[in-house]
Amino acid sequence: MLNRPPRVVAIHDLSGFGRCSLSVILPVLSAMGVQVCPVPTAILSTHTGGFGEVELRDLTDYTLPALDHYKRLGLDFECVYSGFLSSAEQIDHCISFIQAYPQALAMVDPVMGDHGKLYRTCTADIRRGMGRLVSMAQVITPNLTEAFLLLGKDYDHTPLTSGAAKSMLARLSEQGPGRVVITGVTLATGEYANIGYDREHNAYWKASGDYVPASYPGTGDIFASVLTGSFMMGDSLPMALDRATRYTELTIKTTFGFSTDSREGVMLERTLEWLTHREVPQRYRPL
Ligand code: PXL
Repeated sequence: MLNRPPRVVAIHDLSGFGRCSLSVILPVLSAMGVQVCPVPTAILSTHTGGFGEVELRDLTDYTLPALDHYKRLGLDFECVYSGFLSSAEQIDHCISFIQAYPQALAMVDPVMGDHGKLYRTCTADIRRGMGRLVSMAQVITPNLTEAFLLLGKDYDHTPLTSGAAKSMLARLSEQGPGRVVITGVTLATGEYANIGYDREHNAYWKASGDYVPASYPGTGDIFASVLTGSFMMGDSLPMALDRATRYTELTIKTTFGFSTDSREGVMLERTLEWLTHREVPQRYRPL
């Protein structure tokens, strides 16, 4: 039994404006009672989604020395959680973290793109290397664009039958991770859902939400962070899937009502309190 909060090492970028990556990962996990130790992969003035020329400082030479320091200190982590990477070398650095903490949950958000397009920082080398990182993960959380990239298929956003959705999840799981979650899927039933597969129980799940006609950066980071926090709280995959879906939906809807510039991201300052209530999620369904 731990006599301290669970501890997650979070290997993501720090974007100063626009509410994504570490700017949202830290508050979300803290609100869930989880300690976050950030290892920034890069520092950016804003995210790359629409603010023009971004100031970016790559921190590739920082990751491994930070790991060495943590090893010297004898620090333990219950989870290694990676996301946006600014160089292909950082793939190997994330793998080094995963190998250094074999007892920790290896959670990989394979951040590469969205809406059928690669982020402009995602080089061919990062894209190629992401498969290796995914093969080391226990949990992955691609969006639909990233799921197709990992499967080596062209992006296709036609609604998925339940059979096709299950097959995508199972094929991603064959790449290594025992738990796979794909976000932002339109199902043939008309539902807008996040879907998941738990290989140990051969169980497929969905958590659907209302579609909101706006798109905000950072919502994938918020979703994956709530999922991570839920696993740290001991939730099952469907509970974690539902908790992450509910919180992301609540935050998007809250923001949509303020009609803000979508580039500024979502107003989690208004909703973080919801996470502290630790509601028991119950709106998940079999896929
Ligand atoms: O939320 C994903 C993300 C993370 N980090 C940076 C980004 C984005 C998406 O645009 O630009 C820097």
